[in-house]
Amino acid sequence: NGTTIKVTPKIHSSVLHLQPPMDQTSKHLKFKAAWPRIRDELTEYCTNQGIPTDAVQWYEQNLNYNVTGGKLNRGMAVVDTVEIIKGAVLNDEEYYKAAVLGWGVELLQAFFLVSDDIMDDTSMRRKKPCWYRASGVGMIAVNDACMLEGAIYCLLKKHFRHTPCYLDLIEVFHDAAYRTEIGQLIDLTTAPERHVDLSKFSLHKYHLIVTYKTAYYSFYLPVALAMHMCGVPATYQAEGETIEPYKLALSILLPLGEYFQIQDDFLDFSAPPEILGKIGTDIVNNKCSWCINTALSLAGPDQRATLNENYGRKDAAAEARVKEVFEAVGLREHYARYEVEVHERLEKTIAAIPEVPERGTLRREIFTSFLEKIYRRTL
Ligand code: DMA
Ligand code: MG
Ligand code: MG
Ligand code: MG
Repeated sequence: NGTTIKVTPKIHSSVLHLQPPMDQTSKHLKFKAAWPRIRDELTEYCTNQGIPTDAVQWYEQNLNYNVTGGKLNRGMAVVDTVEIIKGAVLNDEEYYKAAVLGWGVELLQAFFLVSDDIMDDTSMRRKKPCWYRASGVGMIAVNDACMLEGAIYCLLKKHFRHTPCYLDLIEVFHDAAYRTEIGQLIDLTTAPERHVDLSKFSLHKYHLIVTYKTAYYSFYLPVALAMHMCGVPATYQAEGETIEPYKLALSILLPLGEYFQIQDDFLDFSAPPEILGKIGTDIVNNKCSWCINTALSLAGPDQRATLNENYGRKDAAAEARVKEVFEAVGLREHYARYEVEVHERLEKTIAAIPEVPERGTLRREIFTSFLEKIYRRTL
């Protein structure tokens, strides 16, 4: 009689927590499936130039080791955003182009991480030794990092040279990369190895560091690339207002990126390395992190003295004393409150974005999907 019986399997709630919804998993798999073709395009380019086999094989190792194994949040954000702006399922050609841009962001990320781990003297990344610490690599990693960046422009030229958005795409990549490098410079010069001076730190300086070193390339870049690929114009009318969609996107994505780096800093202090896939180095490296800035704002005179004496020392006992103060001032509770508060604030900002039915314009969903993906993350 046409009645359909819905069978709802009983799944324990902890299982639901561990496994993302099906469509998220298949989206992830589809994005991952584009990688071997992109990697092969990059190595074939070298082979066609007559580069010796040993060098091409090294490059392939570099690509495999450093570009895969991450969460792929940034790369998938490009594809997701293109889909949301188009308001339709992408055909194979459109999907591959969006995936090239997404993997371009992952290549940029790989370039920064290989370099960052050398500068931060870190041992583990994505549950493996950092590339410069991998057997036989050493300082060749410096050139390898540069080649990961160069790969982006090789791919852009091949796939977008003849499209109207080519220049915009190049410009957005260059701008984001340069801002990140400026951010890394402020991060590193604020954390000199031999001179610990906590009075140089402030939440204002922190805001500047993280906006530059993380927010532009991790949050603005993927969305701006998708917008340019979809031909989103510089201005349009919505709800009686003139919208500048790139500026509007930036105004939401920079605070989102700051929230993401605050999570990164908190996890550096609090997360078990076997889950996080890396071992925290912020305390011993004298980093101007969210944790130390917040602890300083909460600490009494004795606790402040302990922080002054023990922060930024390459010594496990000193690091443990800093962590004790972090616990004593209630950093965990403070962080939990911050997460709830920032989530609420960002939700309100996103809800205020003017939307029009026309395709090729901004959608609130672009930003909510970002926010929900990172909210309360543990790795
Ligand atoms: C993150 O800084 C910024 C870049 C550009 C990699 P970080 O040193 O805190 O990153 P991680 O914790 O991943 O080493
Ligand atoms: Mg680092
Ligand atoms: Mg760093
Ligand atoms: Mg970190």
